[in-house]
Order: sequence, then structure tokens, then C-alpha cells
Amino acid sequence: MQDLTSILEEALAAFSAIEQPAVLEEAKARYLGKSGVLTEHLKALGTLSAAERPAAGARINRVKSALEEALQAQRNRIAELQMQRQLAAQALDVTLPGRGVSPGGLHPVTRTLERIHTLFHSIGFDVADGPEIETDAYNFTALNIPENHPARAMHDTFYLDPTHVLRTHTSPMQVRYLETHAPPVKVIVPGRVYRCDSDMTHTPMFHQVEGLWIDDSVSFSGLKGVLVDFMRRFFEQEDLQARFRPSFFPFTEPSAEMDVGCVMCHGKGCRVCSHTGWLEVLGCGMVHPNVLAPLGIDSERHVGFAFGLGVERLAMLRYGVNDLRLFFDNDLRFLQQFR
Ligand code: 2U9
Repeated sequence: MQDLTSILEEALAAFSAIEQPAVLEEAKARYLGKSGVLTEHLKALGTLSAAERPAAGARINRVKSALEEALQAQRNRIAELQMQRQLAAQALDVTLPGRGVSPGGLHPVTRTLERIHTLFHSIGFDVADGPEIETDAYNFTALNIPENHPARAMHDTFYLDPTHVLRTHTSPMQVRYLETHAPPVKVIVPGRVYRCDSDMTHTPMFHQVEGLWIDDSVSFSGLKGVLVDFMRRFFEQEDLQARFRPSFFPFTEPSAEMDVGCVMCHGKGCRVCSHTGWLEVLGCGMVHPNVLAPLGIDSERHVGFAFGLGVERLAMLRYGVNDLRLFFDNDLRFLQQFR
């Protein structure tokens, strides 16, 4: 009896000190295994008298049940302990602040495109879209630039095959628009254009917006009014000065280039305007009859004006950016200023 009590106490103390499942199973073997302490006691029952045996057997079985119960309780404790440790190790503090996701912003060229769009939309211009890969028929021939015309060389064209090009201007979209829309027509065409040219002031891809207004009483003075008004609103300078110089484009006649008073120095002369006080901002003119005739538009009845501007140039002037390449580097330190 004495012996069994101390075995029980010793085993209970041993079990409760163990934290590893494998060690616990080893301890179980020591007491309850085939040659465990308690099993040896059971075997020794045979040496007792028949009178002593039932009571002794019952005592051993009680101790055995008590040990098995303690063993199972300790197994549960170990499992619980392991779960607690795992939870503590993988703890997530859901109240911590996030990693500081900074909101994106629109690219300055996109913002400028949207601004141009908004201003022309406000005076009734539609917007059209078209392919960046064009046939030379749409990119050149339809715009009064026949084969072997020197103007084709002027455009530094990327040829994909002998008859397909990356459009060198957005003008072919206007030709396509005129194929499906009869006058009166009032449309702008924004988009990417490509020229095989790369230096301080040219990139192989840039953005243009061109515009076209064809009706029965469109005039050169109307063209001037629309464009001067647009530039004044674009640069938010009501008294912005403007002048038109004669120029040449195969698709317009007469043609002109428009200058505005320098938006940086207000005409006093600075580096941006090369000390002239003027900035060239776009080209324009009355649409050439040779462009309108193949589209079935009779120049005796309908006249139109057209203009074209470079978006990066206007973005540089509006935001005071002095290097065109900044628009294409995708340097976040630059772009974040336009959020
Ligand atoms: C049709 C008829 C006429 C579009 C025009 C310009 C003048 C022009 C340049 C300005 C700077 C391109 O980005 S730039 O290099 N564009 O000067 N573009 S008139 O004339 C058209 C277009 C389509 C059917």
C-alpha cells in the first residue's frame, strides 16, 4: 500500500512536469508499459495468497486508472499549451495602422489632355478616337501628302511594312471621322503619335490634339477666335496676347502658326521664350480642298478650319517643366508633385 501510494505520487508529479508529448509517452511506458512499475506489481499478484489477491488487485487497478486519467489530462494540457504558444507566436495586432498606401495621381500629360478636352467640349466639340497603326494612305495620301512628297520625309516616319506606319500625327483620325460624319463637323482628336526622332526637345512618342470644324460659314477669323479663347482659358490669363504667323502645311491653305505672349515672363523676355516674349503653341489653317474633295465634301459649300497642338509642350508651359524627358522617366519624385 505504502509502495503504491508513493508510486502514484511520484508518477503524478513526473507527468505534471512534462511539456513534450514524446517525453510524456516515455513516462507512461515507465509506469504502465509492458515492464513498467505498475505492470510489475500486477505480475507480482501471483505471489500473494488467494485471500490478499482481490484487494491488492483492486488497489493496483485504482492506481492504474488514476495514472491513465492523469496522463490524459496532461496530454490535453500539453496540446492546449502548444496551441497557446502558436497563437502567441503568430499574433496579429489588427489595431496597427496600415503600411501607408499613398494615393496615385494622374500623369501631367493626362491632366493636360483632360483639360484640353474639357475646354473644347464646353464649346461643343465632339471627341473621336482611332488606330495608332495606320496605312500610309490615311496618314499621308488623304492629307494631300502624295508619295514622294518631301513632307513624308519631314515626318520621320516609323514604317512597319511598306504600307503601314505608326501614325505621325492624329490627322488620319479626322479623315476617318469625316468618312462617317457629314458636315457640320466639330471634333477634336487626341492621341499618341510617333516620330523617329529623339533629342532634348523630341521624344519618339508624344501626344497631339487636333481639331476640325467644318460648316458652311466657318472662317479664318472664327478659327482665331476659337484658338485665342482656348489659350486664354487654358493658361488662365484673360489678357494673354496672341499672334498668327503665315506657315505651310500640305493639309491646310492658308496655314498659320500661333504664338502667345510668353506665359512665364508675360512678354518681357526669358529663357523659355528665348528672349522673344513669344511662345509658339500650335499650327492651324483652313482645310485644303484637296483633302475635302476625296471625302465628298464640296469646298464651294463647306469650309473648315483645322489646328494641331503638342500636348507635352502645353503641359511644360502650364506646369513650368523645363525638360520634356521628365514626362517619360516615371520618376515618382517628379510625378508626385501632380497629385
Ligand atoms: C484634316 C484636315 C486638316 C491638322 C493640323 C496642324 C495644323 C499642326 C502640328 C502642331 C504641333 C503638329 O504636334 S505638332 O507637331 N500640327 O500644325 N495640324 S493643321 O490639320 C488637318 C487634319 C485633318 C482632315
